[in-house]
Amino acid sequence: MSHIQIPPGLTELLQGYTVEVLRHQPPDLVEFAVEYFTRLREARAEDPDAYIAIPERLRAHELDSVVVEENGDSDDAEDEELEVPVPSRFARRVSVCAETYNPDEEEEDNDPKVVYPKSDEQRCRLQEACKDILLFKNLDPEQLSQVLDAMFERIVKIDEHVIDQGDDGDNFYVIERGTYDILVTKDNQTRSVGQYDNHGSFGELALMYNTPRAATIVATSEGSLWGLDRVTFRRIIVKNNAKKRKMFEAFIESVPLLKSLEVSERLKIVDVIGEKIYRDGERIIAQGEKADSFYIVESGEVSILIRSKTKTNRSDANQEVEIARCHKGQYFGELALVTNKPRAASAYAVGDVKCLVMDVQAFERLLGPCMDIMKRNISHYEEQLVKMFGSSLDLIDPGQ
Ligand code: 1OR
Ligand code: 1OR
Repeated sequence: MSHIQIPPGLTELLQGYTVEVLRHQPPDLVEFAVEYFTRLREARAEDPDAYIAIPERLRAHELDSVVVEENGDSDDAEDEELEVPVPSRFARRVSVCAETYNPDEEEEDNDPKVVYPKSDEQRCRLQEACKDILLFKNLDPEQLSQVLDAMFERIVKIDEHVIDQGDDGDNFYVIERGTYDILVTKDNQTRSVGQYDNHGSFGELALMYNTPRAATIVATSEGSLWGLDRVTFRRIIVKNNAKKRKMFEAFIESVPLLKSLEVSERLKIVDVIGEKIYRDGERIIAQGEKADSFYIVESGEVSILIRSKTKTNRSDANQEVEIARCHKGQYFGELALVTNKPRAASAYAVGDVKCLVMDVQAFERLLGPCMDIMKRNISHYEEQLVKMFGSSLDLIDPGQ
């Protein structure tokens, strides 16, 4: 009996298509196939390896959800009738939480790179969405390019749960647009603990620490996200965090504000901060703007200027007056985050400046123990303000 040869690549090709069908549940499979394979052909014209690369990236982070559905977690009976060829090395992963991070082991990881071919227009939007992502700040150009290659677009509908608290972590997400609620359930009570408004990122914690998802993220508008699969996240971002620890640990230890934290709490700060560099005269914060970051001066000097609108200073209404300078180890940008108000002053780089930057969610999650010190200092601003302008701008509510 003659053997029928399965052409190399056929299985991967059909697997890729099948997974996309399961994800999108298209009404017309033939139409969807035409679209899918046309896209694949276009991608291959740009990158001859795309033919292999697409199924690789699908395997890396999307077959997991197929495995879960096959195990009966899906309430759609039709799903169970579909036979999905799942490579056995992925079928074994039921819970990612059982794994621990072992950098040495992952060093040896020779898994193929995940690549999502993108049009020029997609690439532009992706770069724009990622330009302020703190976790990407310390990557070298090669690492960043691998991360961007591996990212895939996900459109979300209003009320869609992007992440559910308690689940295993699959992807990290960068927001391109849309608003999202952060919900935390504790003692059977769910409350909203924050929002994302058209920028930022989420979903890093479960991937970094191999813990269940710490919060639920729900879209409160239609939106668009860029996802990064867990394998690539760990291979590049988590590995890079070891380098960040070496670079910033000693400095973070020396920051007076953070002295009251436990060592492990300070290390968590290092994991999520990003370093930003500003040139002489560059504006770091603009008075009146909405706030989403907190800053610690790593090197150089930062000048804080205020435009006063108080009656005593009416003639100078549009002039900025320097009210403070921040030096190495000092922080700024906390006031708007604590008071939930617009920025009270502007901040400019004096000479070249390096700052460590933390987003508001990390600030709230990690700096709770330092809140008393910050509030005490804020009350000093008020005293200073009264001295300088003869009136209070009501920086902080007494009850806060
Ligand atoms: P994850 O992988 O655990 C949920 O999945 C994500 O929500 C989480 O990563 C963070 O990226 C994001 N506590 C925990 N996770 C948060 C929080 C948060 N905010 C955003 N995420 N807190 C809210 C701080 C404003 C503390 C709540 C007690
Ligand atoms: P932010 O988030 O409002 C501007 O952004 C930052 O400037 C602010 O947080 C503080 O971190 C920082 N009054 C208000 N903001 C100040 C002041 C200040 N000094 C530093 N910042 N005063 C100076 C007190 C020496 C009182 C003003 C007259």
